[in-house]
Amino acid sequence: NPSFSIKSLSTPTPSPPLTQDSLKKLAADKAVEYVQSGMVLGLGTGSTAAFVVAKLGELLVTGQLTNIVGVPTSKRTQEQAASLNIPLATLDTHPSLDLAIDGADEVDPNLDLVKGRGGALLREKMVEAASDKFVVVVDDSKLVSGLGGSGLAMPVEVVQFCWKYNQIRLQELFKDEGVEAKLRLDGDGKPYVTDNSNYIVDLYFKNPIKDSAAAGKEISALEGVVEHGLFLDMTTAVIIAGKDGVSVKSK
Ligand code: ABF
Repeated sequence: NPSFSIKSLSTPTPSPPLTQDSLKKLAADKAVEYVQSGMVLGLGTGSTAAFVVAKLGELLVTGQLTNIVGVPTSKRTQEQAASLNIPLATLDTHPSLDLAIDGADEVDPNLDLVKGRGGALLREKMVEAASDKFVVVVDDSKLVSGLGGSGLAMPVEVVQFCWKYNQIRLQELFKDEGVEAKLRLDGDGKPYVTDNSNYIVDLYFKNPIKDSAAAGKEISALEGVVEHGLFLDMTTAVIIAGKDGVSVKSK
C-alpha cells in the first residue's frame, strides 16, 4: 500500500481522451489503493466519492478486500453502499475510523478545502474529523489558489428556525468582502433540506477568503449555524487526476 509520506508522485495515464468522469474514476481508483482489509472507512458523498464506493464494492466481490466497514456521510451514499453489500456502521458504533475518502469542491495549495456543494457537509465533517487519515479525491478543475476563489458557493448549514436572520447575519459578517448570501433551493424552487433537516445558506465570495481560519470561527460562532464548508487542517493527502496523470499531494 502507498505511504502517506510520499510528497508527490505522478503515474502515466492511458490515452486517449479523458472525460471529467474518467478523471474522477482515476482519482478514485488511486485512493482505493490506501484501503486495507479490516479497515473502518468513511464513505464520502458526490460523484467522485461514488466511484470510490463502487470500486470498494467490486473489491469486496472479488475478495481482494475483506472485513471492511463503511460509515456513510449521507443518505445517498448509505443507499449506494448498501446496494453493493458494503457493511455499514455509524459514528455511534465506530467513533474512530481508519480512513475517510471523499471529494471536494475546492482544494487550495495548503490542502484546505471547500466542501458541501453536494449538501452533505455536516456528516462529511463529522466522519472525516473522526478519521485517522482523510484522503481527498478530485479532478484538477477543483484546484484554486485561495478558498472561495472559484466564485461558486461556500455552504453554511443553518437550522430552519429564522434562517433569514442568519442569512442576514452571514451577509453582514462579510460585508467588507461584498459577499452574497443565498438560501439554497431544490429543483422545485423550495428550500433545499439537508439529511439533518436543516437549510443551507450559500456564501458567494468575490475574492478568495483572506483568513479562512478566522472566517470559519466567525461563522461557527453564530447561533443557529450548524456547520460550514471550510475543511481546514483536516486533509492527509489529495489525489488529483488531470490530463497528464494522477498526482498525490500531502503535507
Ligand atoms: C462532496 O461532494 C462534497 O463535499 C462536495 O460538495 C462534492 C464534490 O462532488 P463531486 O465529486 O461530484 O464534484 O465531496
